[in-house]
This record gives sequence, C-alpha cells and structure tokens, in this order.
Amino acid sequence: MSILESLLIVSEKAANIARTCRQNQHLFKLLVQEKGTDEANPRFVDDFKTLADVLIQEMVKHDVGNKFPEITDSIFGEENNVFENKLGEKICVKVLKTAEETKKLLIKVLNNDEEAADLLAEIIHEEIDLKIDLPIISENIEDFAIWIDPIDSTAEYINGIEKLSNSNIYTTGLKCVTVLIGIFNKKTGNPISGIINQPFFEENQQLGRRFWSFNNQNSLKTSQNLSTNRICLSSSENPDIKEKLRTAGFELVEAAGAGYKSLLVILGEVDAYILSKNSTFKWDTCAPQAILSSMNGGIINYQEAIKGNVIPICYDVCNGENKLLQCCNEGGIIAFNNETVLKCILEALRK
Ligand code: 2IP
Ligand code: CA
Repeated sequence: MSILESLLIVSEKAANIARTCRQNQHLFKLLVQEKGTDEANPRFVDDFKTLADVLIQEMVKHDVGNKFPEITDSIFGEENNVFENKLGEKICVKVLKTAEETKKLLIKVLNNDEEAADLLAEIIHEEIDLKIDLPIISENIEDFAIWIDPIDSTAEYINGIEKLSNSNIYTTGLKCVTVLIGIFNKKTGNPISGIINQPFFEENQQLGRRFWSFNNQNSLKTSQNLSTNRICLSSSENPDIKEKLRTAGFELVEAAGAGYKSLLVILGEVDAYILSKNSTFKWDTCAPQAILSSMNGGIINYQEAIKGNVIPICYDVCNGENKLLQCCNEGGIIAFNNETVLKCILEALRK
C-alpha cells in the first residue's frame, strides 16, 4: 500500500469518527455539553470535541506509523494528547494495539462512559478498503513529514447552522467542516501531497467526498481555467481590503473554515481565498497548498506578496514548544488557482 492510499484511508476513518460523533445520540450529547460540569469523579476530558480531535490525530499516527515506521516521529497535528484531571493526574490518549485495549483507555478518559468508549474504539480500529486506483509513488519516504488538522472549522462542527450564499456557497454549517492531511518534504519545506476530506458533503450528511494530490497528479476531474471573478474571505476580514477588491470588480463571498475556503479555490468555485490575518496554521494550509500546487496555483504569504515578494508558505517539523507561535502562517495567506488571477488580485491590493 502506498502512503497516499494509507492517508486516504485514515482520512475516511477520520470522517467516520466526525460523522458518528454527530449522528449517534449518546456521542452527540457529549459533543455539545458545556465544559466544566462539577461531578463526583474528576474527569479527564471536559471537552469531548477535543477528545474527538485527539483521537483522529492519534489514529492517523497509529495507522500510518504502523505501515511506515520511518515517518512515525514526523506526524504532527494541532492537538496535544495529554489530558489532566482536576486532581492533577495525567493521561496520554493513544490508539493501542487492539480495539479492546483502546476501549479500556477511553473508559478511563471518559469517566467510565463505556458506551462512548466502545463506539469510538470500534471505528478507530475498523479496516477500510477504498478500492481506488492511485499513482505509484517512488519517493524517499524518510524525507516526508505530515501535518493533520483532524477537524477544521470546529465551531461549525459543533453548532453550525447551515447558510447558503447567493453564489451557492455555504457560508456556515457542516459543509464547511474538513479533515486536512498534508505531506511536506522535511528537506525542502515544500508540500508534496494533500488530502481534503469533506465528511458532510451529501445533503443527508451521511456521506462525504475527498480530494487528493501527489506532486503534480491529483483527483480533480477537470482543470479550472475559467475565472469566476469571485474571492472568498473570512467573515472577519478587514473592510479596507474588501473595499479594494470590490473596487477592482471582484465579487466577495464569506465562508467559515480555512480548509473549506481553500477547497472552494481548488474546485474553481472562487478564484482565490485571501486572509490578511495570522489566524491559520501549518495544519490548515499544508494539504490545500499541495493540491493547489499540483494545478498551477498555490498558497503564498499575503503581507510579503503586497510588498512584491511572492513567497509560498513553507513547512518545517514541529518540536511541540509554543506550537501556535511556531506554526502560525504569520502575515496571512493568499490561496489562488491560477497565476493570472493572482496578478489581478495583487494589483488591486497594492493600490
Ligand atoms: C480554524 C477554522 C476557522 C478559521 C481559522 C482556522 O481552524 O478553519 O474557521 O477561521 O482560520 O484556524 P475563519 O472561519 O474565520 O476563516 P479550527 O476550526 O481547526 O480551529
Ligand atoms: Ca483548523
């Protein structure tokens, strides 16, 4: 099995965990419960959403690390897997060898909630066969490292109310949730491969869809050459920037989720996603950037581009200290799907 196939499988398992936590009544109650309830037993996990994130991240490390031991130490994610209860006791959440062992650990973390532990352990240890044709990969896996965002757009995942814009783009809601897994080269810092899984794509929210790239190959059916003249922004984007883009004739659409906005660029629903602030991280951009680079687009540093330096976002291994600071895409980002549109955007923004 190639690393690409292995990552697509874990992205599907991640999507299954995300869907099950919303569809199963018992898990859903845990997902939406308020933090910090006072109980007789000191809980390890006050925030079930974080546990879902950590479990996905650990499942990726376990499954991919088992198949490709040479990269086990180079799989990084947004979350920290050590939980502490009110007595100061610590527990490290991991995926163990068997479903039974993982279940036992989860029972402890979940304050003896056997039903939840059982459900989660079962999906984590499920065998999935995707039966899809993928390219043969002959690269040096030792140079690879991985960034995972287990559930991007967590606010929408927990309580997002679906809103559709006039341009048929989801401004909020479960469609804005994505699982992002990106491979980058530790020597060059460049993204190599990206997987975006959108777990709640179908109307009934039972089925998702996924996209992948590896170097210059990808799963996209058509090349997106037609410009929409549309740009996607975060709802909190700076009004001056919006004004400049509108004046240049762009239609602006707001949507939640860094992964979802990047996906809209990849699919050609919008020409670009612009973010002037420091609110995305390496785990948000590695996968989308790999896919965009496979189709003549990319993700570059916003501030630098305004000054005339077009610099693609670069990746490095994470030593765990000050993760938010170390892994922030400082200076903002511009994700674009073709060079012509990037040129027009930069002209508009430099005015
Ligand atoms: C968030 C999430 C937010 C996004 C932010 C990301 O990741 O994608 O939606 O903000 O940049 O870091 P916005 O929606 O304003 O673009 P997470 O949900 O994983 O914290
Ligand atoms: Ca994120």
